[in-house]
Amino acid sequence: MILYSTNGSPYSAPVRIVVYAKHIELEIAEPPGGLGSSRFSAINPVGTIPCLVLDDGLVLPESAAIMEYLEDAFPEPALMPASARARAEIRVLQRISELGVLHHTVELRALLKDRSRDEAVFNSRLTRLLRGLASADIYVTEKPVAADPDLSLADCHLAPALFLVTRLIEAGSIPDILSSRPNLGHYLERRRRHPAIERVLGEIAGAID
Ligand SMILES: N[C@@H](CCC(=O)N[C@@H](CS)C(=O)NCC(=O)O)C(=O)O
Repeated sequence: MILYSTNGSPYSAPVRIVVYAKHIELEIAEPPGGLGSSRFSAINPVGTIPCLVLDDGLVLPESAAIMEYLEDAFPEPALMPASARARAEIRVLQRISELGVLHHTVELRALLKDRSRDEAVFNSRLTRLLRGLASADIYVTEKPVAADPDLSLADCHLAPALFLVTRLIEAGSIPDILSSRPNLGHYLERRRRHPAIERVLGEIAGAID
C-alpha cells in the first residue's frame, strides 16, 4: 500500500495519525511530480492528497473514507467504539472537525496568502470557523467522546485542525478565537500527549514553519 501525503497537508494529517496509531506498515510518499501534475493525476484522477493506493490497485482519495477503510482493514487498536450509538457520536464530532473546523481553517490559510483578498470573504470564513469551533466545543465539553483515553477517528481530525487554528492565532493572522473556548485548548493539550498525534503535529510544524 502507498499513502500519498505531504507533511504540510492538513487533510493528510488525520490519515497519518491513524497509520501511526495502528502501526500500519505502508509506504508514505509525496505525490510524484507534485500536486496538480499529470503524473499524479495518472495515479489519482481526483488529484488530491491524501490518497491511498491498495496493493490490488484500488485508489482511495478522501481522508475520512481512507480512515474508515484503515479502521475496517486494521481493526487493532480500535479507533471506533463498539456500540452503534457511540460510533454515531464519534462520526458527528469527526464531521464537525473536518467540515466545520479543518475545512474553514484551510480556506483561511489560503485567503491569507492572497494579497488581493476580499475582507468580507475572509470574515465570512472566520465566522464559519467560529461556528465550527462552537459545535466541536459542545461535543468535547458535554459529551467527551473524543477526550477518552483511547484515541478515536474524531480525535484524528480534530487535533490537527485545532493545532492549525492555534498556529493562525499565534501568527496574529486571526483573533484569539480559542480564548473563549478553554475546553478546546485543554482538549488539544491532552490529545497531543498521544504519540501518534504528537508525531504528526511535529511533522506539520516542520513543514509549515
Ligand atoms: N476532502 C478532501 C480534501 C483533500 C484536499 O483538498 N487536499 C489538498 C491538500 S491538503 C489538495 O490535494 N489540494 C490540491 C487540489 O485540490 O488540487 C479530503 O478530505 O481528503
